[in-house]
Amino acid sequence: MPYSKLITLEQFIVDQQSLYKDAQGSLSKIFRSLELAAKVVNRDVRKAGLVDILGNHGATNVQGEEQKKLDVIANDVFLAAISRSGEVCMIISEEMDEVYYVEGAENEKYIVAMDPLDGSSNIDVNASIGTIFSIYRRTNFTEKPSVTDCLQKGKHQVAAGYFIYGSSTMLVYTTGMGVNGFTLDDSIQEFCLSHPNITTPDDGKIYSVNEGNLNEFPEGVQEYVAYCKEKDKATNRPYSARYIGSLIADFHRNLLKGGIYMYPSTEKAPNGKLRLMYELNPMAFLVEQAGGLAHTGSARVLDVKPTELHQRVPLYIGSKNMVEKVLGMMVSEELQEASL
Ligand code: P6P
Repeated sequence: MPYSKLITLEQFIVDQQSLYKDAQGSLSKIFRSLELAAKVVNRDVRKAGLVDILGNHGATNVQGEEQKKLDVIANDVFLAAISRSGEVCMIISEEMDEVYYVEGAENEKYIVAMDPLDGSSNIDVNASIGTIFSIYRRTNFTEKPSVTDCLQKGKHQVAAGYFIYGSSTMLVYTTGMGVNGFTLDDSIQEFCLSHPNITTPDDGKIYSVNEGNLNEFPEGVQEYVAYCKEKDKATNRPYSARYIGSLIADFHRNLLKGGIYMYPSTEKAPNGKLRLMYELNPMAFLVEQAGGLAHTGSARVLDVKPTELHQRVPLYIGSKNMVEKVLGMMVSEELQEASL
């Protein structure tokens, strides 16, 4: 594409801002800070094998997971950049037990929740990883910023997205007016519009789940996985199993091609493994804006009222008809059990 045709992220944000009559540019400043941080993390991810930032940082995060050095670096980089935007009063992160109150920003009106480096177990083996972010507007200005103001339902997000550090580095985000994808052109260090108006197919032929846990899944989910494997030409089955072990990578592929990602409850993870505030909610906002569905098995993800910062919730997300199919099997299973 000739450079004269390129639309940079900066230009796109300016154009989008002009669509909001009362926009003062606050959200744009937050996006610029996220973009800068992602370029720094991208640089570190690309050279991770060459400098001493691989391996375990030694600390463990609130999930009890070993923090890889790159996890900690990514958290610090995004924390500093978002704080410097001057628009954010609180930051939630998978890597921090408590809310981070931005110094001197008590009166600012935005809150950011993030997973600074999701899929970090893949860092050492060079599989795609990424940063997930979710932005809320503060609702209570009569009191000082507090955790309570962070625990908003996902349907109140003003923006959400992810940076994926894969074979190319991309940003995919929404502000509630559709989903757009930008690819980083390394030669000019600009994110350029490459995937305008992303929509996800209603049907797909890919299912993503850790089948190692199959016997622990709810009956209806086990039935759905068996359905995915059945031979039926008319419905393009058997589907293909694709599971990278990195939510962003599996979600991104399924978003573009069609498919379903599932992280059901298991015996060792009765509420699933993924976190509501900075994994489910941003991905659910994106997928619904692209025409897909995101469900916990008992509720629409975006309707769940958070009760704690690092709350885990089961997830079924992706192509509309595929999510509805597994939910239907889960409901009929529950009805059968109830009738016994
Ligand atoms: P499991 C990475 O740790 C992550 O949070 C997601 O990115 C990924 O999809 C999932 O966990 C993998 O979990 O239990 O299948 O290894």
